[in-house]
Amino acid sequence: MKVRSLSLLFVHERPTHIGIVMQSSNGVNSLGSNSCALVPYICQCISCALVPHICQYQCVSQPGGYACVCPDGYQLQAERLCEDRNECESGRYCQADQMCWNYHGGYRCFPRNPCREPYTAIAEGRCACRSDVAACRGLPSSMVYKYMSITSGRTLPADLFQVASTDASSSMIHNFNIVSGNDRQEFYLRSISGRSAMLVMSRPLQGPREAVVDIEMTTHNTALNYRSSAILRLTIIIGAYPF
Ligand SMILES: [Ca+2]
Repeated sequence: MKVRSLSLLFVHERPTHIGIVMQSSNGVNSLGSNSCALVPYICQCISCALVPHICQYQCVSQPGGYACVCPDGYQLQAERLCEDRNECESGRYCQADQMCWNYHGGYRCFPRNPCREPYTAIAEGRCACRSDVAACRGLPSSMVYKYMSITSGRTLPADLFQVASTDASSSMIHNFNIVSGNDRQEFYLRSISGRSAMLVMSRPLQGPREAVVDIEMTTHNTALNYRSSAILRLTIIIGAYPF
């Protein structure tokens, strides 16, 4: 039996309002819960109370105005937006035999070699079971490990991941199925062509959480009359926020 492998293709504001406050007798202007430093004739003061949605995550009132803050794992961008901090860029969080995977709000370290007996590594995140090994009989000939990150609150349905066979031979018939990790019926597969399919998210996934989905590709070689299968194990990390 030949070893077949999966080829994987991985196929994200609010208005600012200005409050105008006139000069007061003590030289400090006030509006709502905030106060403004005096400017010659008028003071422009943006208050959290006046514009509660000015910050993407959270607004904190301060003397003279406000400040936007972001949750752990995010950094402030353009004074009011939050963007994920990519911990993996520094290259100092994971061990040499691990792979760093950045996601919205954090990071993970995954083993570079996730293969378990009787599978052996043939590439990073890709494992094969040899047909001449007795323990491999009845098992998928290959397992591919992939990781992806999404935010909470995505519009549905949402295309997540495309899986395709590298073999375009007309004698090959491919079928794709979700074989585990879909107990809550949150995903389905949409056929794209005879040799590829798209994993689609059909129900909202609220983070922080992790979903591990196994997609099986079975291949029937009609010319040589043999069948094989391969598994894509996709780990989806869902961030806690919609950003
Ligand atoms: Ca991150």
